[in-house]
Amino acid sequence: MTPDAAKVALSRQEIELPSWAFGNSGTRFKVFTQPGVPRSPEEKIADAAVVHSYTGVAPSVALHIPWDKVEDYAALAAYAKEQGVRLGAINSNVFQDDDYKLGSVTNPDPAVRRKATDHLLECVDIMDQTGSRDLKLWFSDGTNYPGQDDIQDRQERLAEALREVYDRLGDDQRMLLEYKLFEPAFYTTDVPDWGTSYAHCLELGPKATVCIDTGHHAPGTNIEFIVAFLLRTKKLGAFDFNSRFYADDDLMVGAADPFQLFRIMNEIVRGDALDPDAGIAFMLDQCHNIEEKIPAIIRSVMNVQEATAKALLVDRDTLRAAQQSGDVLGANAALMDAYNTDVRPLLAELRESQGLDPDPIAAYKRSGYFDQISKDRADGQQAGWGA
Ligand code: LRH
Ligand code: MN
Ligand code: MN
Repeated sequence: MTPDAAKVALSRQEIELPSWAFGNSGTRFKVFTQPGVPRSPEEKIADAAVVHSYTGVAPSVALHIPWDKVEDYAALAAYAKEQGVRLGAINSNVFQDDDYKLGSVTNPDPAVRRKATDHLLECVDIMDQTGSRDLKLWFSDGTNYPGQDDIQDRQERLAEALREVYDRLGDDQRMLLEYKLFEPAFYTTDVPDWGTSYAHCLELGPKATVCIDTGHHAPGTNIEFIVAFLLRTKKLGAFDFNSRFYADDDLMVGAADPFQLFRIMNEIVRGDALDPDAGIAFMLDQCHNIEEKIPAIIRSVMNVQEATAKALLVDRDTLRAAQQSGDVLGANAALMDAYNTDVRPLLAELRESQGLDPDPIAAYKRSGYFDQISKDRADGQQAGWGA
């Protein structure tokens, strides 16, 4: 694709921000608090709108319930609109209640399963009020010891709960089923991998699709293969982008392995799935424990843009010709030429043509927003992961 055509595609790109990335978060050892952290869902949305105002490609914010619980979700959606963004996916939370010690929707106790499924249904009610399209499900369910519970029964219970929630979805609503290899369960996890998620989604129907969280795999997993497979079967619904050195590190996307991010975006471009009309949600799912949060999120958005720009610049004709003629080195070179292109000038030009500052982080730093929120939010309880 030519640089001009790439700019058109990039100008249509959308990246969704997670409300929880703006709040305090940490490892299980320590949460380091920062000045200026939001005290409410509204303040998280205001910060997300700031990221959008400097990048131009982050027009929606995902909520996590109950972390972002409010009385009036329609009013929250209206507030987001006033700020220049919209509310995106509704993330359910069935992993932080004492009742879920032995699982949520797969718990052996039917009363606990009822409570968990009711929460998922409540999330669909919220979607009706916010106008959100996507319900994102992640289950921490699993077991720690062989024999602890019946693995097959747990799959059955999972399928039953998913069916009930699926049947409650409106015509324009979807379910995104996220998987994760391990943690907090260490022996079995009830949705450990894309195959399990895919199989459940297939059984449910067209409104159920897989969410790939890039930090949720075994080391060395070829994530772009998963992308390619799910694109072919129309079962790729979303990404939770972040990067990892070890496991579910939730570091900034593109920080640990920008080449992997490029390879993922290359499959997206190859599959014509970048445009918002293709229906894939590109979301961040990150925590910023030691770095300043808003610039870290701006950096993450820029990292996704850079990987996307490189993927768009792949000379598809040259690549295909090399592939077809069995030119292994030529095909690899066609891909690497694009990866090794410095796309920062192209993105700076794009931003300027959109009336944005070519350097979003510098512009944010100059804006004085951080000093302002540090003063304005000096009192009150700061929102955090789980707060
Ligand atoms: C689980 C997960 C899931 C949660 C989020 C906070 O590890 O990736 O997406 O909703 O973290
Ligand atoms: Mn996730
Ligand atoms: Mn995770």
